[in-house]
Amino acid sequence: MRAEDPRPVRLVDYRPSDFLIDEVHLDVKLDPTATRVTARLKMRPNPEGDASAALALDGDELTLISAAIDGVTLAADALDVSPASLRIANPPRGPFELEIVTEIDPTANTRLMGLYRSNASYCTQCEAEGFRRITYFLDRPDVLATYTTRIEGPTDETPLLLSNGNLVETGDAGDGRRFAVWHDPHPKPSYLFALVAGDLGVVEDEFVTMGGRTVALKVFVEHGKEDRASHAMESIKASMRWDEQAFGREYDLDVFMVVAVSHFNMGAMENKGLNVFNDKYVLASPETATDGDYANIEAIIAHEYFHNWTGNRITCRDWFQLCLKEGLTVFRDQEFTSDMRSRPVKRIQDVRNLRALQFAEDAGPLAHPVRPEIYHEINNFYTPTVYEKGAEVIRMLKTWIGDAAFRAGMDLYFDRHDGEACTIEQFVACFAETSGRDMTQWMRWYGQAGTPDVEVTTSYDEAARTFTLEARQSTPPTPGQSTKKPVVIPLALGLVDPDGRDVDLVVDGAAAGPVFALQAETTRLVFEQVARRPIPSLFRGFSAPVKVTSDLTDDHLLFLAAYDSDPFNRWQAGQTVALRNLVASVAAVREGGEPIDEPRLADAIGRVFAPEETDCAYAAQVAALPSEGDVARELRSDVDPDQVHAARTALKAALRRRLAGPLAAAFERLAETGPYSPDAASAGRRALKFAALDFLAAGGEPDGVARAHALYRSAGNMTDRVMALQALSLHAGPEREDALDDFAARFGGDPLLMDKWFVIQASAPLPGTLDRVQTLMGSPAFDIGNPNRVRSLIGAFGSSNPTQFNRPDGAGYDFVAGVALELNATNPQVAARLLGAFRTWRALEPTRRGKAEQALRRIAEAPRLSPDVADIVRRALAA
Ligand code: B3K
Ligand code: ZN
Repeated sequence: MRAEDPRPVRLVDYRPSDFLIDEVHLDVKLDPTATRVTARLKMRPNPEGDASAALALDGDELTLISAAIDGVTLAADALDVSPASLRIANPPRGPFELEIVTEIDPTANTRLMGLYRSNASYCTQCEAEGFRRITYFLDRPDVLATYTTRIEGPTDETPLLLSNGNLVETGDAGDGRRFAVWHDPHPKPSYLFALVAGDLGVVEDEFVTMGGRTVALKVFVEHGKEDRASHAMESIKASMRWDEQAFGREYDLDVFMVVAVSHFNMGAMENKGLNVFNDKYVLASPETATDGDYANIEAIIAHEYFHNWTGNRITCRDWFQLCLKEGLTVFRDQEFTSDMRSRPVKRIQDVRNLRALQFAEDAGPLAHPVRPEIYHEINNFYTPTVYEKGAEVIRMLKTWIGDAAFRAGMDLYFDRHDGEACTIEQFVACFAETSGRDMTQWMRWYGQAGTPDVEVTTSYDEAARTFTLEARQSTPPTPGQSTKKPVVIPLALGLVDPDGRDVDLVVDGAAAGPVFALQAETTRLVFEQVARRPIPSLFRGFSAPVKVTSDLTDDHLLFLAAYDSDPFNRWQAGQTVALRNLVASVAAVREGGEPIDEPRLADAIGRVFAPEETDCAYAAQVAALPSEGDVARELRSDVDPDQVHAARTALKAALRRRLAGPLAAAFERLAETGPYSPDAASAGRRALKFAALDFLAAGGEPDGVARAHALYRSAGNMTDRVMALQALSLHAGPEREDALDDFAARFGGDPLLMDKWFVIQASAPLPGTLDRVQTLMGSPAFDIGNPNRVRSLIGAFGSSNPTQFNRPDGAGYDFVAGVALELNATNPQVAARLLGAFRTWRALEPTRRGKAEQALRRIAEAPRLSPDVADIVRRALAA
């Protein structure tokens, strides 16, 4: 009998498990198509569960060979078994040992969940529900056990046998096979289990913890790629040191391992002591990786490492609490990067990313709270809302209660809950205690979806020398939540006087701020002793994930762009002026007119290309105009991506005309001189050089295109090469094709580098792009079984090419829908991810909206939809 479909799952239905597993003893005999897994589970009834309950274990596409309790094989009639579950009606009511033998086929596992093969290696991915594809289990995060894992495989194919914890024993198993036994003393949920076996190269180092323990560090990569692993290794050491210094957290095993694999559904996975990584986020050398790759590797290594405390030592009670580990760990990796590189630049990048992905999600049909209350497929909730908005909520908490109470709250959380599976309530309670604040209203950040709008109006009373600021908050309806309540919004505020200096903030006769909590629908703040009308600098450092509208004029904003002491808001002020201009231009283009000129923007942007500018990374952020997606979101509805593209292209061309001299000078001044170094300052210079090049080549200007082509031809590192190629790729012509051919000829043998080539072509806003993408799917470098290839070609087309994905004839939608349907059968998680391209379809103008809906309906009506794909299309189409 098949188990009843467990979906949907609701937070309110949470019940503790009826049984607990204290120890797991796994014995895995590797075979390409018939791997034998014997699991001996030391179990007992949970005192908090139902004492008369049956034992119901989860499975997924499993074949049972045998089951025994306390050494006695269970007869067929004592079991109710299917590939998806194993039920024992009358298990012992005291401690017992359950032994289960299953057989699995790693080679046939194209879903890349559970045990699968990547090239010649074996590896696992168990989060969220992959362990049940290895053996029948209580596959839920609140069942914590210690694991002892014996792995056996052919010595020639799998000389390397890895699992979680510390290595206990290795030896010859006879018959040309060897074995290894690993023991992980830290109780953990099944989703953190990992096994890797194969023939890999290794780079080794060590780290001495603050407590004086020496930890062996190992990074495993394909043979021949060891020279590309040193940046990952340095990043591990930096992460370990930082977590000790910033949070007092020490590593807790004898060894920490990272393995790079080619086939991976996401970025990386924090399995205890054995992080498995997408090779894209491990391998780097100046010739093969861009500055962006170096930064991503550092950040993702850090993120997975930080999970050792926030996720592994303290895990989630159930999957609704996912942000407990993900939002918090993103916050921690953001802080790490801020300390390693530039804090303002990191903040700007994170906010750009938040707006592009999370604000877009929040404004569309897939909007959901940071802690969802219902899911049909948990893998679809590893979202920008859970991760990035989840991190913003932590950041706001710190801003609101202050650094000291925040740090004390973190310490309390680690002390109190180490070794437990927790809820958001337990986490927040720690901060209520250390800050003395009532957290009732705060909890709305976790339960209420949607991006709050904050409308600010100001007035100045010259006679009374008071400045009044009124803020109104409202959150728009989202699916399933028609009305919203006010949330606690920390407003970090500055009042800038006409000389560009911050005014002292005085409220009710006393020094106040700079953070004010907006808790009611309308908050009025009256500042006293203000001698001259100031310009308010609102939400400094982006102190809350909200959309702000204010009565600030463009003149006020341009003043802030030049003088605000807060670097984030200097950047933001310029962006707001540019965004207003772009929105006005779209309206003009729509009426058949010309884009609106804004000469003052050229002054603001021109400043950052001047020779005096020393913070190039920051300058590059100032120079980068709001994206087409930013403009589309600002329009909110009836979006025509061609008009948006036209407006933005026109603004770029206008800036080039005004700034041609300074741009060319900056481009030349920033040319690479010494050997490549990936450090933040050098990367910043390259970013600014690229910003100059992007303007110089705007509109296909021959001089700019020639410069890009020359840079491509002379590039001495991958960053210059990719930047030049990207600038060329926007403009049809012989230079573009020459560079693309050259890139393929040079790097055709390296799949990760061909991914860059795919992304660049798939993102080009040119009419032939869809044909090109379809042709490239047939090229030898493409492989639909590898998620990196799919994301680089089809994913980039769907999510980074507004004009071509949204072709008015609907061909872009049909194409992405078709690929998603193809992948639905083989890798549902990747298929569902691709459909993220449709997250804003309702905001389109009617013709495109109609075509997008048709494509979604075609998927919805297709037979045999996976839960992953069915869930996304159902929510995307729900009215
Ligand atoms: N925890 C993993 C993500 C697992 C995704 C499962 N669909 C990586 C991370 O967030 O660190
Ligand atoms: Zn994570």
